[in-house]
Amino acid sequence: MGNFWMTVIGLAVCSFHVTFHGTAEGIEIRPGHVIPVDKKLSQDAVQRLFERGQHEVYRGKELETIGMPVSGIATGQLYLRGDGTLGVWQIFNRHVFSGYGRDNYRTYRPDSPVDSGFAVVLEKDGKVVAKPLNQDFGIVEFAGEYPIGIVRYREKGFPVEIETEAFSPFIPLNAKDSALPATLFHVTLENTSQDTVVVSVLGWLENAVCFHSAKAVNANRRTRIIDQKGQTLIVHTAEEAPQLSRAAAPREKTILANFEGEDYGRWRVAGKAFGKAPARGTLASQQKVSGFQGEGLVNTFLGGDRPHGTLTSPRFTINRRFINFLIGGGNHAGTTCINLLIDDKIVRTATGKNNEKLEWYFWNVQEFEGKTAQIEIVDRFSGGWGHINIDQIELSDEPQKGPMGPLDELADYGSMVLALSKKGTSPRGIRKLLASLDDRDVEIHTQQDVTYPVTKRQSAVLATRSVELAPCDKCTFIFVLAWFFPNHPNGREYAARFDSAVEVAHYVSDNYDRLTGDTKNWHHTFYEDSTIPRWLLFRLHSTVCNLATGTCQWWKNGRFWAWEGVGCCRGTCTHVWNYAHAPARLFPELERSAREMQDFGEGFDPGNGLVGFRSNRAYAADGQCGSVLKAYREHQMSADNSFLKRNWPRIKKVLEFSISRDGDDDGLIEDSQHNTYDINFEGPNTFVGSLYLAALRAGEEMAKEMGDERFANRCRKIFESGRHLTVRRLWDGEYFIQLVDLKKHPKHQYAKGCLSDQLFGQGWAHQLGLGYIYPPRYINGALRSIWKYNWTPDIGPYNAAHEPERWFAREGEQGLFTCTWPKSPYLAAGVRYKNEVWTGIEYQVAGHMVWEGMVTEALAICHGIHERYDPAKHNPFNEVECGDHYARAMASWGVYTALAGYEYHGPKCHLGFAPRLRPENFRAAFTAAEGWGTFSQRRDGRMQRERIELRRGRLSLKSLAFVVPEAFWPVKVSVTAAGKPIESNYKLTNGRVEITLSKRLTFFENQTLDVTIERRGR
Ligand SMILES: [Ca+2]
Ligand SMILES: [Ca+2]
Ligand SMILES: [Ca+2]
Repeated sequence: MGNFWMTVIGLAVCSFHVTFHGTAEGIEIRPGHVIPVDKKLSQDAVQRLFERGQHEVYRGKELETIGMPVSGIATGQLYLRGDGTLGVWQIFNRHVFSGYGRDNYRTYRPDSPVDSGFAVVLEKDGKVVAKPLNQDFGIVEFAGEYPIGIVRYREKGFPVEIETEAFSPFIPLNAKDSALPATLFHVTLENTSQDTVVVSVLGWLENAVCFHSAKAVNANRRTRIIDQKGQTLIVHTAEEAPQLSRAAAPREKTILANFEGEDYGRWRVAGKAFGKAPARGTLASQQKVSGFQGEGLVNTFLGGDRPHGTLTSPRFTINRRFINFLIGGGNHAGTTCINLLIDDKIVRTATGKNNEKLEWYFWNVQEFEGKTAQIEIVDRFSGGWGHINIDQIELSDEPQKGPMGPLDELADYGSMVLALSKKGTSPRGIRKLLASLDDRDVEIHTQQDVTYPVTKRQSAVLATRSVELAPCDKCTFIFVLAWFFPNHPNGREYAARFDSAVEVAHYVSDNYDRLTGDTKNWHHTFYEDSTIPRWLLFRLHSTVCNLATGTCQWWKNGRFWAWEGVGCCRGTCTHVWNYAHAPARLFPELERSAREMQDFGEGFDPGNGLVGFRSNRAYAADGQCGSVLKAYREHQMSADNSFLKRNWPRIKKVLEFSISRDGDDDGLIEDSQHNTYDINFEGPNTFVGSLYLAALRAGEEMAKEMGDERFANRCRKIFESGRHLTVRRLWDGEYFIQLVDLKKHPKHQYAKGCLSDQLFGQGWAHQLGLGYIYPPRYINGALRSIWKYNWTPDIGPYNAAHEPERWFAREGEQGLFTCTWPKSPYLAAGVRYKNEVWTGIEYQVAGHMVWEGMVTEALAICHGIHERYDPAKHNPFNEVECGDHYARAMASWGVYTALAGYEYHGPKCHLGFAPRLRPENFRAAFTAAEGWGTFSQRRDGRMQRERIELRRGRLSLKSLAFVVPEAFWPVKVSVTAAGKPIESNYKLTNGRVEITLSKRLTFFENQTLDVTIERRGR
């Protein structure tokens, strides 16, 4: 142990000196550059970065921000909140853009719009107490690490401690079983008292089918509680409301307003938008208004969109089941709308659809029959479509055929299930328990088959049988929540496998051992079988949850598609996804579908090889190069070369498009380069340039594999020229700059600035085993400059001097700015987003630093993110940018693979590791094309031992590579597989030992490959 600490501290201190005192002597930093060279990292702080540490446990105020996704990949967004309750509930095919900067980088508790929960039930001395598992329990602790959430409850005097474990199956390389619209709950009760106790658990769930449309459909919700396959299930559905029977024949409808009069009658007018009387059709400079009845209507385009106003009806009694009306005009919730008010509270609202044509709409108001109400028409918007059109408001027992369409085609039509893995108790037993639950907003019932109006909120409950627990005894109850909402515009992959939430729940139960076992196996392999600091593992794996949020979709046709962040910026944007390595390493099948169905499919222009960066026909220079790099990565993550063979002609064409933008084959792209900063860079620069050179190298390698020597040579030639010219023209002595004429291009350039992304392509090249694209000393120097000039222990002073467009960090927090100008005047009109901090770029830079041995700096950058996303301030599972759960954050996996120095080429059966963190005793999980497992390396004395242990699937190997310390001359390399010696030979180049096995070996679960490398001497 003592020896080990010496090593860690030694490494850290060494790195310190080089960083802070070893560079840039004699180079002047501009006085206004308020980023300190001294990063204020104490030796203690550095030591803490490297400590393995403890499992994080959060409590108290920290619980409020936490929301860990517990839905399956691309099945919606459902949070396990810090107190173990469920939140967000965006499983109904609608994802709301969460805004950016100040909007989503704020401290808040995720909402919980659907009623659900669990309660522990204690029977004692003939009395029954049910205690809900939520924040009101005595002491609540959250100990989740994605993908498994854990919440613990205990209270003084309460004889039972409870632990809830919640997760959706998550199994690397098994995308389908990781994309189930289901969540598993293990509720474990432990008797911590001296007496025997009798306990059980209640679970309840609201019927939220038609969650969004409930107020505008004529339907009923139906709930059944059934016993099936030895389980008890709550099954929630919805159905068309039956036609009224003769006995309840529809009453005659009454017209509340038709706006045919000379004025608004008893309606009260305020403001200018409504004028003194109803409009007569289309107003001046308005597009044609149609769809209204008679001559008159409400039309607030009076004097254009600018005026505001309200029109309020007299009070009336709701005496029919529906309110029908015609609506058109602006689609601005709350500002161009019609509202129904009861007791001055808005109970229904509707807006237009940015269309002048009026269409029927209706509100289901059965629950309000007999109440007094008012209707209010509102125009509080002055921008485009800042007006509203309304006509023919009627009270009726029959809904007018609305714009919503048939019930079973609605986006939020489907089913929901809460299942108990065993048979529950009788309804009578539950009723007794319910009596002891606190007051509730949502009515809760135990009826076995009940139908009620869709507008009514109602939960159903089930209870486990009672169990007698002796002191220290434990028992676990298993619940499965499942949902099925197939009516996504592009369909849902899960709907191709299942027909209902009941089927999903049964699938989970039928495969319970495997799904649970594999998920826990991965969690254990990643978090427990590792020497990597626990906080870092938490951070790097947390962003993977973005796959299980509204950001990602998996369509019925098999295509993986994504926003940039939840609800915003469509089209699996090539340049944003340039950073995200996690999905490709964990679920390569998903990324291959994005390549084949988007980059080389819908987004591909066969005429010239352009990859439209949002699956359109628009060019982004960084995204175009990235499409080549991703193709090579997806090939490397394949078991054979069929992916490359199928796509090579198109991959080559994509690269040729970039070469055509280079223009003269000199390896520099000089023209206008649209990119991920939503601007265009002009002239040569290493942001796009390094991606281009890395793409040329990837192209060269793929061409060789395909036997296309000519193209391979062409790529190499352009690459060599570009590499040479870049160093000659763009190196400023400390970092790479952009060659641009600021007189010609005054806006959006960085010129002599220090761009954090300036070596993006080099980081990629390391990820793909492509080696150096610029000479190492320039790479090293530039990375150190990025650390020195762009990373700050407190973003406050710099952002006080230079306000960012959007805020993703606050005063007092650490961060890496996207771009600064340490040695030339600050460019106020320079690169967009220059004063912002993006976690995706931070991970990109940190990952690259790890490859170059700057481990301390890399860990400091990652820890800066970890502190910003401390649950005292922000949800640690939601790194935001433009929208929540931003895809770029999945760059974190690039840090993870770098720490292991992971290199892999599936079709070549090659696997290698060169741990950068504590190489004398390193262990970490890895993934390959068809299997995953754990890798470890130990150095002691004359021996270096490598072990690859497969945990799941299979792995074929023909060659291996490891790194030995300096002055370590191997004399003997031995390989054993599953305990048997394997013939091999090796060669040593610059400390790298490359081993070739005499034949290809295939390993299966729990088989082990051992390599010992023995050095000369004693
Ligand atoms: Ca009318
Ligand atoms: Ca207006
Ligand atoms: Ca050129």
